[in-house]
Amino acid sequence: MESSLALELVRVTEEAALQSARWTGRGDKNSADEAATVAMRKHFDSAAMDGVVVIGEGEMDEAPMLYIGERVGNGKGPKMDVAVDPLEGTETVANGLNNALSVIAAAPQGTLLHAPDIYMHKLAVGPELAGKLSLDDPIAVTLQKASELLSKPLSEMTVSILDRERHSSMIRDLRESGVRIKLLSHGDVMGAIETCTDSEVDLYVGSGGAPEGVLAAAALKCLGGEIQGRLIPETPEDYVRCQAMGLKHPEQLLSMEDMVGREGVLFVATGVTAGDFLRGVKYMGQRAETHSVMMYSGTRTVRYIRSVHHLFQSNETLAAA
Ligand code: VTB
Ligand code: MG
Ligand code: MG
Repeated sequence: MESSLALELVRVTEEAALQSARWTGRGDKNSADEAATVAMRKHFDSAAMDGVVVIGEGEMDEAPMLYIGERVGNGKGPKMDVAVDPLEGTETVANGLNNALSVIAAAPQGTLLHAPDIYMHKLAVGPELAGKLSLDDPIAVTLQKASELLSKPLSEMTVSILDRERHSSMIRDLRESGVRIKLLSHGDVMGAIETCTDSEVDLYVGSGGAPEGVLAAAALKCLGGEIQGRLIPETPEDYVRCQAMGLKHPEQLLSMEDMVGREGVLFVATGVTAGDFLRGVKYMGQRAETHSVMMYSGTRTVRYIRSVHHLFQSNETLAAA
């Protein structure tokens, strides 16, 4: 059941990627995002589930589709919480840079954290460090512990972090420690995932979007890694939003279980622009190729799917054929 639903969800991220990749490098992030969102929404209803969006494009009054609370799926399958980012890396696509993705995570209803669209401190690690570090520790302590656990000197470690002004003191601390740093222009879902791939990245640190934190938690649960988070409410309204979403203590340390629950979670993503983990959309005349990943935490199976799509017929025509 999980793999057939995951495959149906891959269809959805593939369509979002196929539409948004047309905007690569055109300097228009809103059109890229809209193309992804419209395509994702259009194809969701073929998925056999009774889903409700818990992380989406915004509140009902601010987003026309894939808003929080919107029902998705054909209503005929399991009741699921659904987290989406039709285009993770709008700016990335607009500027023709690497690592933009279309992403969906799904888990039994009531299990995904309804993270508001604010920042979250994050610490993500791969399987070797999972369960062994704490976001509560100062970064120097975390690095020292990681170095011992991985049995390699700090100078052989790589830490990734979003390249932002707000991280200047943390980046200084990282540089002083002697680790190598991978500065990300965007895309911290991929940044967190990279701690679990054969990339050189050992840790992902710093703050990024809270919704992206939950999406990353879904992926890392499937990959055997770990992410911890702490929301950063900045205004009184942020506190109210956190509480309205069920978080009594908005600044509590959030474990992976707090973010994605204890049950099986599905994560699917399709590459929009080229990346180290997933290739981007490649248009070839009447055809286009996409690269996706589908994972299920219950079995920890990770499947890579290379699809060739025919662009000359609509799906309706194909279904009738
Ligand atoms: C991250 C990253 C996103 O936003 O969450 C980041 O995953 C955080 O926001 O790709 P700032 O850009 O304000 O730092 C993105 O870069 C864009 O959604
Ligand atoms: Mg988005
Ligand atoms: Mg995003």
